[in-house]
Amino acid sequence: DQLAQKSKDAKAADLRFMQLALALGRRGLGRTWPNPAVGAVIVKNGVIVGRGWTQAGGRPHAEVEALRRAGEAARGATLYVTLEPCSHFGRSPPCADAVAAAGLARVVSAIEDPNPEVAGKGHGKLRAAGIVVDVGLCAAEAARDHAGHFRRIRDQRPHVILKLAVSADDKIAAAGNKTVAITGEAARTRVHLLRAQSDAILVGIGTVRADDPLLTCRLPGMAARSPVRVVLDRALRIPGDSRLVHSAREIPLWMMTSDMAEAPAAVKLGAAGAQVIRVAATASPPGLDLPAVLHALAEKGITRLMVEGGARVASSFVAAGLVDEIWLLHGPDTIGDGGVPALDALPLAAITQSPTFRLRASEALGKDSLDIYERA
Ligand code: AOF
Ligand code: ZN
Repeated sequence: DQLAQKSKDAKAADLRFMQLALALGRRGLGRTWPNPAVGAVIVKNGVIVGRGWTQAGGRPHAEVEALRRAGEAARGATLYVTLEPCSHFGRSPPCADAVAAAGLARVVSAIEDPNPEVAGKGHGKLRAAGIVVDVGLCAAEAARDHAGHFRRIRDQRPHVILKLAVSADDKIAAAGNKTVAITGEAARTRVHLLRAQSDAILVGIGTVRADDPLLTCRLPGMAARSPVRVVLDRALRIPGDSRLVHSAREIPLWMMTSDMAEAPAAVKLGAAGAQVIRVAATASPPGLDLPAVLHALAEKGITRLMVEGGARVASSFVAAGLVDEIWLLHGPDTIGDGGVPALDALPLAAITQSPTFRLRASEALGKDSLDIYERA
């Protein structure tokens, strides 16, 4: 009986420390690309002796940070980590070797790393060093946090999060594509936080011309966490005096375009600090080949992409089956006749009633509400 209670307590402690590791890992979301945002906690005799998370740019890895802080205390301790420790010589030496060298007794790992360079070899190395390895605690949460890394490794594209803000009658703008406030302050803060946790944010040229957006994270103290701004602009019609172009030296601006774009326009944008990336175009409907766009972004290291407008871009991503997660914000007001439907020709039910997506969470944000859908 006492033994059963002891094992119950041990399980509860494992869960608590893994949840802490997950929370630490999430601190890196949006800034560790091309690497996943991993969290690590080192515990000895029930006391936390080291914490770490993947640093900006993807290095140092989480385990190395936690080991550095634990120092000698790591000997005989347990490591909780949200992704299999790496086993390969990449831009840094293998974490599995560092963990073994530090003399840890046990590793609790949330999930295997699908990176073919690792893929079980990290856990194998640890076991070969005589360390007890338990894999799978909080695997679903970890898979969600590492969705960008997993998608990029498995499908050579980023994890795509579509954000839509719709009125009570499912519109995103008034007649004549006129921009109106749909959601309030709490929703805005939530969206800016999502921007900070995304590697890149994508809009169509129509949105740039209509709204002249900046697409940065404007939460207090978080300006440095702005994502790379990506514009789909097959003929390079972006205005030279747009806010995106003006800020291209401070925050990266990647212009996705095709061979249709004329060289002088590309040179001008390059001189303004933007990067011009050419991909295949499609004739009907006229646009850029979305799988090619996503592939190019993944090649450049983007793992988490937020798609933020407008109706045409949103509907083409949905129609192409390239959306992994949807953040659907509902405002309280009605826009009425002539308003722009959220998904162009598609009904919103293409998301909310589709067997492809399931509602994961709902929350109230002031007078607005947020529904988060994920791939079923
Ligand atoms: C870990 N801990 O915190 C992260 C890992 O090029 P490198 O050396 O930085 O290795 C990148 C790969 O390491 C990356 O693709 C992923 O498989 C893994 N990321 N591994 O042990 C970490 N971020
Ligand atoms: Zn590593």
